[in-house]
Amino acid sequence: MKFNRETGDNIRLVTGEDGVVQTGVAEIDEMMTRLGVSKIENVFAEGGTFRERRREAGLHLWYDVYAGDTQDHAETRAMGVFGDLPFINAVELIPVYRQEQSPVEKYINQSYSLAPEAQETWQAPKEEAETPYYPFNDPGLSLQWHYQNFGNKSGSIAGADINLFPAWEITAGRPEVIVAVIDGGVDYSHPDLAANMWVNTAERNGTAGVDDDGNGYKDDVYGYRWGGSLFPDSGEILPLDHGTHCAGTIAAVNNNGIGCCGVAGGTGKGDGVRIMSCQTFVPDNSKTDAYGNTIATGNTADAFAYAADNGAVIVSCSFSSTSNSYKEAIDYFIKNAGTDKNGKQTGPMKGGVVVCAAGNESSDTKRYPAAYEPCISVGGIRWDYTKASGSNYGDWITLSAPYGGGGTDNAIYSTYPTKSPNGTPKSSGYGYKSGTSQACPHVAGIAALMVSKFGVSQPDYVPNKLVTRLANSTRNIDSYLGSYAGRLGVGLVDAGRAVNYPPEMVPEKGREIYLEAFENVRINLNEYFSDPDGDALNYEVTGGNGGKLKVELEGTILVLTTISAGHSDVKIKATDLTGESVTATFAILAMDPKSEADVYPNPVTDILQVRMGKEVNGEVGVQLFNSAGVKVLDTKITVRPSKPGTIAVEKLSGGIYTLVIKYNGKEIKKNILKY
Ligand SMILES: [Ca+2]
Ligand SMILES: [Ca+2]
Ligand SMILES: [Ca+2]
Ligand SMILES: [Ca+2]
Repeated sequence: MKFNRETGDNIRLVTGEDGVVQTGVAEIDEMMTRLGVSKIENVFAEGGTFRERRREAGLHLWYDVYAGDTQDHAETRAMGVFGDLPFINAVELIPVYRQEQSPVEKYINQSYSLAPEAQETWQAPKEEAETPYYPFNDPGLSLQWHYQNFGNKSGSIAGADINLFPAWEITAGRPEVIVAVIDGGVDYSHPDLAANMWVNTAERNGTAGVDDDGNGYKDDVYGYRWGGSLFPDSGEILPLDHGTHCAGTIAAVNNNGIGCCGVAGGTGKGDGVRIMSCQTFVPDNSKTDAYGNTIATGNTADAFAYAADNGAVIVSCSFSSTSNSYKEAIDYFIKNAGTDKNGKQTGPMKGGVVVCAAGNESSDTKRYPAAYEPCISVGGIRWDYTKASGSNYGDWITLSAPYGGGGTDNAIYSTYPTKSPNGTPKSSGYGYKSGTSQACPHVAGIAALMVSKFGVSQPDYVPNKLVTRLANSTRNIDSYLGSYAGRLGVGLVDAGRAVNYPPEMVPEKGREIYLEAFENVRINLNEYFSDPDGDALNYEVTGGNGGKLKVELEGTILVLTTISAGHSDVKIKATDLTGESVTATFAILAMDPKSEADVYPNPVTDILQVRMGKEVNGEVGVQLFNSAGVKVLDTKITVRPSKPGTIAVEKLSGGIYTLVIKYNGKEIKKNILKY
């Protein structure tokens, strides 16, 4: 619950001789006794150097209160009672998060040798498989269909993926970009993760038990652990499957010849994005949750504040609950990420982006934080574009990403811990999981690629730009979704499009090309089109060949040969390496040098165009006479070498007219047929 400032600023928790913690506010203390409150504690740490910023945001006004009342609806009752107090501004449930690993599509932990799998029962539409190619040398990359799906595995469809390889030609990450994984602990010593871990160097080179960098957390070398009731809060990260798997999807080290790849894992030159492990799930051997996980939750709210204060600009949240709680912690992250304690931008983006798993209940009931408006809510698809059976759906889903499936090779392949939480070595190091938990880090990884490209060294890159572009670059897959069409967000994420600018027209170049008739002109289209990413462009040309003009393409050179004078439209499409394109129509105006004026089209229905020689540039008098010799029009038009003059004739009745063009003391006469 959150106190108002007047009260909250003055609360000092005091533990009495009887072990009871009191606030010093009589009404609260009475109420706590009546409701059997067993514990009250600050939600957020003070935050060391960030203390003032946290107080300004009001984080210090939040307290966790544990009611001893265990009767039905005890929480609702306590929320009502506290919520009615005048000095309480907000009451939220402490959410019980679960990791969004699918209940029905459970993972099998194994290394490269795959056991034969039961075939899928459904029939996927047949599409021709592409020839697989792999840009990096990691042996497991060929198992990661979710990055680039060549449709070469039974039941899969080419393209049902995040279209990652084209993105890697533009960027595979930047070490300035830090992604916080709020989850179980990440195996920071994993050979395929270690090089991409965020490292707090002051703590690594510092003294055990001392907060060497003054951020309010001791010994937080790779992140921090919020241990809940089972473990003390500590800098010691306990490696767990779920967090390690999600971290690998975001930034397993690429092109290092081992294991798998991460979406933003770099090119093998130390250039991957960095993973910060915010451990809020800890081992709990006393119980097993609905999904078979033996985990418990620690203080997730403070993890958001930690991530914001310590350099992360993206948070990946593969967990959910029904409680829309910790909104102010999320707001704090979104506002303050990437800035120092004074609000000055120090990171690659000014502000943060929160990416969340939508959950695996196969329901449209909102799950949080995914459904909290400022967050990106990620639903899940299978390798044939269909909705993953477990994925939640509804109008609160932002977009979707690969979730995995019911077997192993259609699941998501990533890193597993090389040791158990107590340090005992484990053999595998890699394995499969399925769930919106797996879809979420794909999107966090793409967001990290976008910050790598658009944010690093470029001021004014803000979360809104990222989120808008991310949504706009998705592919609409509604035709595959059946009754879920429109209920898995705006589309399937597409990394290639997300980091790629489409080609553009060169603005100062006109779209009209002047030709002397019967000449042969070669035009380099690279002077008319450009690509902001520097991609080589592919051209396609349509139109033109209508008898007046011969159009040929030789690489980037457009070869135009005029056959007769007149106007032809030629449509040119420029496509870059990700398939993004721009199309422009060029007006090719061919002038017969022996004729003083071209008048077309003839016959005409609405607009008559008048072209003259290169030397004519300005106003020209025109008159129209009908077949009876009556003048029906007398006006001036502007004729340019590159642009014909126009005469509106749609109101004239049909018949033969004589057009008289007066220029420079000369009169040119042409007969026109009006339909
Ligand atoms: Ca510290
Ligand atoms: Ca230390
Ligand atoms: Ca690797
Ligand atoms: Ca491009």
